[in-house]
Amino acid sequence: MNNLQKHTDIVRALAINNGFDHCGIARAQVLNEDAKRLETWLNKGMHGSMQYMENHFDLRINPSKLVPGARSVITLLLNYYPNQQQSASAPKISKYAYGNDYHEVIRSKLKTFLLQVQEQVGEVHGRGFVDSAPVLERAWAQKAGIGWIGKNGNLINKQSGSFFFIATLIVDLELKYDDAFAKDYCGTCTRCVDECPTDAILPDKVIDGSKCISYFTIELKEALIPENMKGKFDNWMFGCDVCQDVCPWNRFSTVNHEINFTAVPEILNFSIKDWEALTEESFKRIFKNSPLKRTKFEGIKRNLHFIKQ
Ligand code: B12
Ligand code: SF4
Ligand code: SF4
Repeated sequence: MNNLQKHTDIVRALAINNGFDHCGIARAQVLNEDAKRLETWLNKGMHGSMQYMENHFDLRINPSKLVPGARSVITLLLNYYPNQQQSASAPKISKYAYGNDYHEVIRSKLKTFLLQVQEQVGEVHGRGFVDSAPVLERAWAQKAGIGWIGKNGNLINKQSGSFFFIATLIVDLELKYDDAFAKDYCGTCTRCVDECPTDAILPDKVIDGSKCISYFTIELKEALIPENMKGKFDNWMFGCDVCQDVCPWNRFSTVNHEINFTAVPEILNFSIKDWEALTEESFKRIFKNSPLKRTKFEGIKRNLHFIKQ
């Protein structure tokens, strides 16, 4: 067996050993087509107040600027579909936020993964990324053959749907590359477009981030949610899953195997009254490891007040 095949087999085996559900590999290259889409999106102000999306444009479209001599972009998916549901009276929280913060869970997996690649292959330079870095993660996942970008903007895997986090490992190691995912299985379906509560899903797989409930409830900092959104949130207090819940491909979702994603009981059971009675001290204690920390206590209270009106 030649080294290329051997190294690729090692990478794929280690991805599974570290608990990732899917692994795809793409050649590291400049993302010219995606750069155009990103530029248009930014020029139209679809990032709202997420100023970090304006930063590091050149890094975001070129993996060699993140890892000198980059040869391969390894995309890894981690399932977060939960085995429990929120009670009907609970203010809605996106499924990705039921358990511990995925950034920390995945960062630690990526670190181990890279160390093991180095142990088994030899000198390899690389960096692992999840969410917060200037990496177009969905675009890389599609290029690595893992799935297609749905009309709802999400990366959808034909076998298991879209309730997955995406992580990326950029390395200066040559590997065997997967073919990009060429098909699009949305067909004539328009469920996500029809059901999005704030009409944030535009034609051609473009999502107006500045109109998405996830943006208002998580990313919008120290500001009030605009009046024209009143009555549209359908009880979503943190994030929104509507465009994924209605997607027929998510009927194939299976329950995640990550112990760290076990749901915080309060997320499942707290009623509006319980949330209202919650003190900052208890918030910090209960949600110490949770993605809910991102909005801070004040953000949760703002969102709660907004959905109650
Ligand atoms: C900013 C951001 C947001 C913003 C803006 C959303 C958006 N659509 O851009 C807000 C806060 C609204 C948001 C919401 C959500 N997000 Co978000 N978000 C991001 C972040 C940090 C950057 C995304 C970005 O670059 N946007 C700019 C636009 C232009 O890029 P894009 O949407 O990725 O689209 C690219 C490709 O899809 C491609 N593309 C688009 N059309 C086409 C067409 C063809 C033919 C092809 C080939 C490619 C293609 O081109 C674009 C440019 O490369 C990524 C993490 C990351 N670093 O990538 C997570 C990320 C995209 N988010 C994620 C998640 C889970 C969500 C939510 C589901 C959370 C929730 N439940 O509330 C929602 C879903 C909303 C939606 N329908 O998109 C996951 C997506 C997982 C998946 N299976 O796709 C990511 C990857 C985080 C992660 N590491 O897991 N998010
Ligand atoms: S997450 Fe909710 S608000 Fe955002 S695009 Fe999807 S359905 Fe619309
Ligand atoms: S709901 Fe339908 S149109 Fe939307 S992403 Fe899923 S399959 Fe595609």
